[in-house]
This record gives sequence, C-alpha cells and structure tokens, in this order.
Amino acid sequence: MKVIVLGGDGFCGWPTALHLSSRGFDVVIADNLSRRAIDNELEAYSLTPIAPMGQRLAAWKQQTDRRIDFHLLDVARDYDGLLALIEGEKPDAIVHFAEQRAAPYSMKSARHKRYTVENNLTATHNVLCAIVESKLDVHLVHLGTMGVYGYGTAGAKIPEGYLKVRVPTGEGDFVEREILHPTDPGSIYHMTKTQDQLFFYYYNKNDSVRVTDLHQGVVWGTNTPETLLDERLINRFDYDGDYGTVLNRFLMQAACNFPLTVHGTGGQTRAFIHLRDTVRCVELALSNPPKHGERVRILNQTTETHRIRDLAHMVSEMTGARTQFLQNPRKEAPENELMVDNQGLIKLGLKPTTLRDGLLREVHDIARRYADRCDLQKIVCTSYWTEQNRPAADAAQRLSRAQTA
Ligand code: NAD
Ligand code: USQ
Repeated sequence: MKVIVLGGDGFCGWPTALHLSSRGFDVVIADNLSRRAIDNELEAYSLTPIAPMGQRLAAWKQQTDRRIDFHLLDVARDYDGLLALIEGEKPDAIVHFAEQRAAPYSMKSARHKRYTVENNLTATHNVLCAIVESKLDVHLVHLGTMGVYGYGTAGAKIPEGYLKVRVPTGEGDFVEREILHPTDPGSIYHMTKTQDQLFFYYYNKNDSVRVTDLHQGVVWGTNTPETLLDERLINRFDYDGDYGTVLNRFLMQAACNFPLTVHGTGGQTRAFIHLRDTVRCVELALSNPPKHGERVRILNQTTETHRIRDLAHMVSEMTGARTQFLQNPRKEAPENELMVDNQGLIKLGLKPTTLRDGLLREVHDIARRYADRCDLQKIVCTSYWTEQNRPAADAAQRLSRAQTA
C-alpha cells in the first residue's frame, strides 16, 4: 500500500512513517518543516538532537534498505503542489498530521490564533479538495483529538464520534437520531479540530471520500523500535511550555531537578496514549479502511485516562521530584471526570501499552541523557488563555526565574 504521510517530520509523523515503512508500506513524506521553524521562533528546541530530514532518510535507508521519499511542501499554501503530489504518487491512503498542534502556542497572541486557524483549516480542506480533484480513491486518515469532545463532567462515557439522541417531534413523541458528538473545544487549536470534523462530514457526504478520524489523547513516550535503530533516527522530545505535553514534561522536569509544574489543583483528567500505540493505531486504521459509502469512521485513539496530580504523584514517587502547584494559565475546568469508549481500535487488534514503570523510566532516562540541552527558562508555560489568566503565567515565570537563578 502506498501512503503519503503529511507532517511526517513531526513528533507523531516521523515514527509513524518509519513504522509503516518497516511494515512494508511504500511511504512518502510531505512536510513544510514549520515545526522546526517554530523551534527557532520560540528559541526552544527538542530535548533530543533531531537530525535534518536528509540525514534521517539516509540513516533509514542504511539501516533497513528501505527508501522513504521526502517532499518539502506546505499543504495549506501550495494547493497545486499538493494536487501534483497526489496525482503523481497515486497513493492508496494519506495520513494527515500536518497541523499546528499545541494548544498554548495557539493561544499566545492574535497572530498565533490566526496562524493556527489558517494553517489547520486550510491544510485539511486542501487535502480533501485535492483528493476529489485527483479523482483517485484515496482513504484519508486524520489525526484528530479527544479534546473535540471537551472536558466538562459529562457523567457518561464518551462514544466514538457519534451520539444517539432522542429528539422531540413536537407531537408528544420522539425520533431517534445519531449525530456527531457535540463539540466543546478548550483552545483555538482544539477548535480547529472540531471544524475539521465538519469538512470530513461534508466531503464524505458529497463526494464519498473515505475518512478515518482518529481522536487521539495526549501522547507520551518518545521512542519506537524503529527510532532506536540509529542515533540519526531519534524522535523529537518537546519539553517547553508550549509544545511539551504533560507526562513527558513531568518526566523531563524530574530529570532536570525542576519541580513538577501542576496547573491548578491538577484535578484535570485527560486521555493518554503511548507513542508506540500511536504508530500501531495508524497502521490499523490504514489496514481497515471504511467501506465505500460508509460514513466518516471515528475512533478514540487512547488507552487510559489519568488525573494530572496523580501523574505528578507517580513521577514523584519514582524519581523523588518535588511537585509545585501553579496557578493555571489556561481557562479549563479545575476538575473533571472522563470515561471514554476506546473499543474500536482494540477490536481491530490494538494491545494497549499502559503506563508502567519501565516505560516511564525509559522516558526519564532519555531526558536525563539529554538534560544538558534543556533550557530551564523555557519550562514553565508563559502562554495564557485570557487576560484573567495572565497573572498566573507571570507568577509562574517569576517563580521559574527564582528557581533557576
Ligand atoms: P508536530 O508539530 O510535532 O508535527 C506536525 C508536523 O506537521 C510538523 O512536522 C510540521 O512541520 C508539519 N506541518 C504543520 N503544518 C504544515 C503544513 N501546512 N504543511 C506541511 N506540513 C505542516 O505535532 P505532532 O505531535 O506530531 O502531532 C501530529 C498530529 O497529531 C497533529 O495534527 C495533532 O493535532 C495530533 N495529535 C497530537 C497529539 C500529541 O500529544 N502530540 C495528541 C493528539 C493529537
Ligand atoms: N498541564 C499541567 N502541567 C503542565 C502541562 C500541562 O498541569 O506542565 C495540564 C494542562 O493544564 C492540561 C493537561 O495537563 O489540563 C494536558 O495538557 P497537555 O499540554 O499535555 O495537552 P493538551 O494541551 O491537551 O494538548 C496535547 C497535544 C494536542 C492534543 C491533545 C490531546 O499537544 O495536540 O490534541 O494533547 S487532548 O488533551 O486529549 O485534547
């Protein structure tokens, strides 16, 4: 099967491209390297030293004798280039990771909000539009987020994308409907993912495009068997206040003797998945495409849920790190419950990797190995959701300066 991986230079895209290639897929990567440019903008770099794309691909060829082609392409801005790529490669499937994915970065300023909306929505629309214009039968697999459902305390298990509802007819009885689960985005980034869903719905209804939308939880971990083959294949490890995700951040903070940065009470409950399962889930989605005429398939790509303060406690127990409870720079519910139906991918064959000591330690050890590359000033989150949250970000920054002085 030939697959184009859009966003194949990123944290999830790179190990997925390698995994698919190792499993016999014919892989082509397209990426505009915007994530590397954002590293330069933020002056915060991956904790692990990531090699340039040319070196990455040469190392893969050397190690496995498998070839991955790379196209430097902006999916949002170069529609003609994207169409030419699809028409030239004639892929069976496209995996779409190519969006700005950090919630704090999307809230930094008006410019960052506008960039995230323009980049993500145009990228997704361009992909769908180009698939239709190419007249090829391409299965689109998109990386969405659990955050589209929101984190209010719903008191019910979150289904896989669709919700059965009973609508009053106005004549005393009800009709049954199945609708897209209502959305409740918690950031501009998450909002773009909720809008992506409508593009998928429309192009599936109007043009019968086959789409799988993977609603992924927070990813943790950094290695897959393929990225471990060669130092030049190393995956990125984001730890900064914008791009670092919570569990990897705690493990890295413990490695750098920085007190764990719990936002608010840490009562937020989130869904998690290890990177090794991310790459397997994408393979399972590709190998089990929706049938022609089937509605958009939505799968919750997550293996477990955890409360943030429990994660901090777990990391603290393992490493002896201290925890600090910071005022929250985000506007989010301080406490929430979360129950998720994740049976779709399990039925397709996923064997969940759960949070166990060995894997936590592996991430911690990698962070220790590269701890001298960490800029302690970049750890706390300085992006805030509203003016009311600004003092929280300022206070965290003052505390961080004092701690790192
Ligand atoms: P990432 O930022 O590391 O990777 C995204 C890649 O897409 C980057 O290499 C970037 O250069 C590229 N890109 C962005 N805009 C592009 C454009 N217009 N044209 C071409 N390339 C472009 O992010 P990631 O962590 O790998 O996430 C990938 C996808 O998975 C995102 O869509 C994200 O929403 C989703 N996701 C990630 C997580 C997570 O915890 N990392 C969790 C759930 C969902
Ligand atoms: N948090 C802390 N301390 C930190 C960092 C985060 O307490 O140092 C808290 C946040 O306030 C939030 C939770 O941890 O309540 C999760 O934050 P995160 O930064 O790990 O994850 P999030 O912003 O939700 O975004 C990440 C990815 C995004 C993906 C999303 C999946 O960056 O691409 O879509 O996880 S989900 O959370 O299910 O929406």
